[in-house]
Amino acid sequence: MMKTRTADGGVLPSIDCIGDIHGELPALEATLAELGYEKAKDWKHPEGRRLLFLGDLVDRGAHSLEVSELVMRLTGEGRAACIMGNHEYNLVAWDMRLPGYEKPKHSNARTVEDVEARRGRWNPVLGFFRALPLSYAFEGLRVIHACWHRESLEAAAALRASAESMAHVLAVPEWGRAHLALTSPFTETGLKTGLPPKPAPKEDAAHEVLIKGYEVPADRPFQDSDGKVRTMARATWWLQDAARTLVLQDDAVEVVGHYWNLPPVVEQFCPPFPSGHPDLRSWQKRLASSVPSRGRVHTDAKTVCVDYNGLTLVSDGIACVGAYRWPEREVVWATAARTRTVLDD
Ligand SMILES: [Mn+2]
Repeated sequence: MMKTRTADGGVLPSIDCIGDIHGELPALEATLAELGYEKAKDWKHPEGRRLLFLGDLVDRGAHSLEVSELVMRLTGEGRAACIMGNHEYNLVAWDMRLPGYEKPKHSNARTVEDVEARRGRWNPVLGFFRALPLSYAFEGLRVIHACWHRESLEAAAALRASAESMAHVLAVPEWGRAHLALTSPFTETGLKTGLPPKPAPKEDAAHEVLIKGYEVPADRPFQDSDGKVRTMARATWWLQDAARTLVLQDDAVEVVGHYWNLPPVVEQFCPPFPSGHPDLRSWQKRLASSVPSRGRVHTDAKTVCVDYNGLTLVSDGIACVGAYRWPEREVVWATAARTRTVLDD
């Protein structure tokens, strides 16, 4: 097995990148078990593998707090790392009452209720979320919640942390060797001042684009999941002209979440439509029944989306969590009973 070198010449540990969990603890546990982590041994892996969570731990499922506490604890123990998803971002922004985020969103209203009911347990979690970095880039492997958008990365370039500050962020010697990290928007002055000044800003701040994706004019006006007519759609950046919008100067594998993908069917490792696109739901429904309840598939794909909420959203009572194994270049997924019967998009 080829080993990956780190910035200082060390060897990157084997990593399992975990896609969007959205409060579905049983599906997360099923996937961890499928990856060889042992619940009876407090989720240790016999080969000492590390977990890298891609964000969106919270909202929708019934166990946002429990999932977050597990990830926070494993991260604190040096067995995992985590980057920020847009759902963590929204929750922290609401908790800080930042302009435009004073009220809960449709997507996090139930989580906000839970925060208010269980403040004592949520406060450390919110502190953990607030410090989450936006991305990590190792030799040959890069992770971010949504996309490496060229203009947004350039706008945030001043905030790129050095390998030294990575070591500080992760506080674990063998992990502290990434080439690059974008640090938390809530702890970096430059990004904080870039936060949108008004509700529903037309132009998102750079760091929001990196964790939410960017939008392009839609083929035709469409109704989103709230019934609102939209003329802009999230871009399927992995299908489009990379030179125009993306930073793809090397051959690193890019692993993302966020895009409501399905586990690989017909060798497809990113969805053909962006989340919010009117044809995405019918694509998910058409193929969901052909997805095995668990599986593993090798891929040499350069961009891999392991957000398998596309299956969760359309299947009857099933939740799915996906993973990308490095350096094996394998996607792995497992399913479990969904913890809520009614789902909000
Ligand atoms: Mn997301």
